[in-house]
Amino acid sequence: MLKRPFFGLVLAAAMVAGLNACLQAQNTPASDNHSPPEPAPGPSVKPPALRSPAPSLLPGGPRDWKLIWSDEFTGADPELDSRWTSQNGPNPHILCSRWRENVKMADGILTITNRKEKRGGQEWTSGSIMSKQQFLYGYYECRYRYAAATGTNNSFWLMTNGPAPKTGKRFEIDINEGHYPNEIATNIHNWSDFWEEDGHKKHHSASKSFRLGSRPDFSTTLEIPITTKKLRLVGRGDKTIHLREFRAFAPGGTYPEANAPETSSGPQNLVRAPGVTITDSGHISDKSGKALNTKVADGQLNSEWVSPRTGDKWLEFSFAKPQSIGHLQFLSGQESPSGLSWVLEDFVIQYDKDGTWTDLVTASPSSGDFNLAMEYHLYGLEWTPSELIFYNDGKEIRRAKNEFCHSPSPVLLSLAIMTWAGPITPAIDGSAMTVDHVRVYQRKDAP
Ligand SMILES: [Ca+2]
Repeated sequence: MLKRPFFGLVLAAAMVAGLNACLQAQNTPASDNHSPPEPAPGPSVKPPALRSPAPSLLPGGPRDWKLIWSDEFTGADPELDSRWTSQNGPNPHILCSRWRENVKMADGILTITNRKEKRGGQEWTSGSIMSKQQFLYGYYECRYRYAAATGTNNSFWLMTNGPAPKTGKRFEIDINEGHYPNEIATNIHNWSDFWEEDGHKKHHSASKSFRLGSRPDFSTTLEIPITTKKLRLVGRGDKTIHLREFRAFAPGGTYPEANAPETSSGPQNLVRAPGVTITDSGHISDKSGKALNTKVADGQLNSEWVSPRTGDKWLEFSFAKPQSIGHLQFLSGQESPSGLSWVLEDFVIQYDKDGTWTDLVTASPSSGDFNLAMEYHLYGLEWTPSELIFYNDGKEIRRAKNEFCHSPSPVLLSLAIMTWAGPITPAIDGSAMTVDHVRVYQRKDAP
C-alpha cells in the first residue's frame, strides 16, 4: 500500500509489554460484544465497565497458541501513544495526510476518522498507527469494521521498518486492505528489489482480492496494474453463467460503472479492441448455432454469453500484443419480470503471467448483502517460515509460499483515501474505521 516506510525510527522489540492480562480470548463465548456492554466481574474493576472481549479464531483452535501481545483499546486515549506511533504528515501517493488527531481510543474501540479538510497540502485527512513493538512468525488477528464509504482503504498490515533485514527481504504483508462495501484485498510486497519498466519503478508483489456477497455488477481497480496477453474468467460450481459484458481498461482515467453503457468519450474497453480473440469452454448456442461469446464484448448490456451448467466454464480473451490493464469489470445475470437471476457469484479472474494462469480476484457465494462496514469481522494471518496463510472470520482464504518475509515487523492499522479503493465521494467525510482488537499469538511449540 505504501511506497516507502513512513517512519524513520527503529524500535527494538522489548520484552512483552502491553499484554492484556484480563484477556481470556479463547475462553470467552462468542457474542456481539458491542451491545450491550457487560460489566466485568470482580471488585477491582473501575468504571467504565470492560466489555467482554470477542474471542479469537485461531488456526486449529486455541490449544496450540499463546498470546504474546495485544491491544484491546480499553485505556484512555493518551495511553495509545505508549504502544503505538502515529503518522503525522502528508502522503503524496494517496489523497490524504494522516494525523494523530484523526485517531481516538475510547470505550474499548480505536476509531480512525476521515475528514474533508485541507492539511499537509492535501484535501483530506485520515490516520495511521504503527506498533512500537515488532514481531515475527505467529498468528496476527484484528477485529474491525470498515469506514462506510467507497474510496477508503481500511488496512491491517505488516511492514519491515528500519535497516535492511539480515535474512529475507524488506517486505509488506497486507493482511487486509479492506474496501467498502465487500472487498478483502491481500498482498505480499518485496520492497528490496526494484527494476525499471516503461519509465516506472517496479517491484514484485502478489495480490489477491476477494468479494463477499453477490452483485450483478462487478468491478475492481488493480492496486498494481498487470501487463498480459491473456485474461480469463472462470466460473466455479454448478450454475450456468450469464455474462452480459466484460470490460478491461488501461490504468488511470475514469472508468464507467459496470452496469452502465460505455460512452464514446470514455476509456476504451480493451477486450473490444481489434485483434482480440475470444474463446470459451463451451456455450449454449442460439437457434442458428452461432457462437455467442462475442456478445460479452459487443457494448450491449442485454446480449449475453450463456455457459453450460456443468463442466468447465471459462471465457478467455487473447490480445494481439501485451496489454497494460488497471481495471476490470463485468455485468452478469439475467433480468426478467420476476427479478434478477443467475448472478455470477463464484468465480476467479486470472491472467497469464509468464505462461501461468495467475489469480487476480476470487469471489465466493455468501448469503445476504455483505457490508463489511456494518459488522465487525476478523482478519487474520498465520505467518510461518514457509507459508503465509490469510483468514477471514477464521476461514482460510489464501495460502502463499513465504519466499522472503523472515524478519520482525511492526503491526500497522491505517485508513487511507485512494482512487483504487473506489469512487471518491462526499460520503467519505466523517466515515471511520473502528478497531475492536489486535492480537499477536505464537505457537506454543515455537522455538
Ligand atoms: Ca453484451
